[in-house]
Amino acid sequence: MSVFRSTIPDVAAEEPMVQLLDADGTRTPHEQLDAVLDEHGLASPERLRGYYRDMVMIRAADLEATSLQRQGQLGLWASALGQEAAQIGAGHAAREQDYLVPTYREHGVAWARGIEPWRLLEMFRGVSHGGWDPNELRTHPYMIVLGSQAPQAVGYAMGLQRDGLVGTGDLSTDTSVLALFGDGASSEGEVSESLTFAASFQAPIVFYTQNNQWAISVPTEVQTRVPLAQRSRGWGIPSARVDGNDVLAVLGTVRTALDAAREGEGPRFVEAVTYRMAAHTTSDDASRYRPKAEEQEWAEKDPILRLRRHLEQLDQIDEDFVARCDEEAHDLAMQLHHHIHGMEDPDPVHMFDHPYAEPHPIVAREREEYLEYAAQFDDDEEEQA
Ligand SMILES: Cc1ncc(C[n+]2csc(CCOP(=O)(O)OP(=O)(O)O)c2C)c(N)n1
Ligand SMILES: [Mg+2]
Repeated sequence: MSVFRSTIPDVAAEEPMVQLLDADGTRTPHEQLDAVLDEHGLASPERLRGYYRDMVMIRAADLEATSLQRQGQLGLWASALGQEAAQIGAGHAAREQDYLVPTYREHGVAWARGIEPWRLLEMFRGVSHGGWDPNELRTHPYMIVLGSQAPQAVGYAMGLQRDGLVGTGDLSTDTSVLALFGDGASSEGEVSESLTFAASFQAPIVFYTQNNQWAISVPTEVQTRVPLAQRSRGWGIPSARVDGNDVLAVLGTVRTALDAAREGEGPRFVEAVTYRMAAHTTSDDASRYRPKAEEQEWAEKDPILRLRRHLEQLDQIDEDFVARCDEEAHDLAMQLHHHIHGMEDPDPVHMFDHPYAEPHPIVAREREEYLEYAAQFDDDEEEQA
């Protein structure tokens, strides 16, 4: 026998995937997660209809944002089409006091946290530096530098420990952090460093990676030889792999992970297996590298359709409700369309306002230089007039 041993099964593909709703929308019983979902009525018919509406609304906002980019109203748009269950499930899994640290395409998570979609658009239009107050809705601004949110999230979680907000036994105040990132970002050194710190300090954090199978044109199998969920186990961080197109499985798994973390059991890692139906961003052409057959295969696993089938099986959805959701979604898209034309361009000098909380001599000097530079154009305008 070889002296080398693997901490994981030899056949990596054997990693099980948590699923509560199969492709037809049939619910599979699951002792642990059913108890979690039932405890707070998270899978009641009313809640299920709510998740359905959430997903329909955010998809409409997403499609409208793509159109607005094509019309020149946004610099860029990163679509989350197809990832609605992975995001709505994770967003609702968090408790109000939890702190979420997202990547740049968590539109469903933002929606679940109460962030209006036009605020996301402000950022992609370049008229806002962040879009919302992170403290107000306990959701950090979008992070575009891959993996950079992970150390910040762990630092925040370690701060919670020091503030005595972990493991007191009160689930309504004990707090966890949810760090979100993509499969590609999980290869960044910062994520590995974050796993080290989180494990060493048993920080109250859940690492949540949406594995959409691609990091732009690089497929997941090139980035990892084992299912992503198995990576964190080398750090001693328990992990699960979940069907990311199954809103209930995501909700139950992420809620369980966050609650374990808030109870002082240390970090957790969740891999949600999903697929983004759209290209990486509006600057990308996925047809250059993604097989059509693969896109077709995932289109059939549409998360919205799956929840609708489940609701139909329960006889808890009717045509009226579906039509009302579609109407509301259409209204939301129209609101975004009108809203964007009303967005004012900010004075560029504001970019110097917030790099530091307190005045900084280098920033002050750069601000003066910028004002001098910009003043030249005022003269030009006067001359032309
Ligand atoms: C540090 C860093 N390197 C490179 C990029 C450029 N970049 C933006 S998104 C992306 C791929 C990310 O893939 P993944 O983490 O799987 O997320 P997805 O976009 O698929 O949701 C890359 C390479 C970046 N933003 N930050
Ligand atoms: Mg990816």
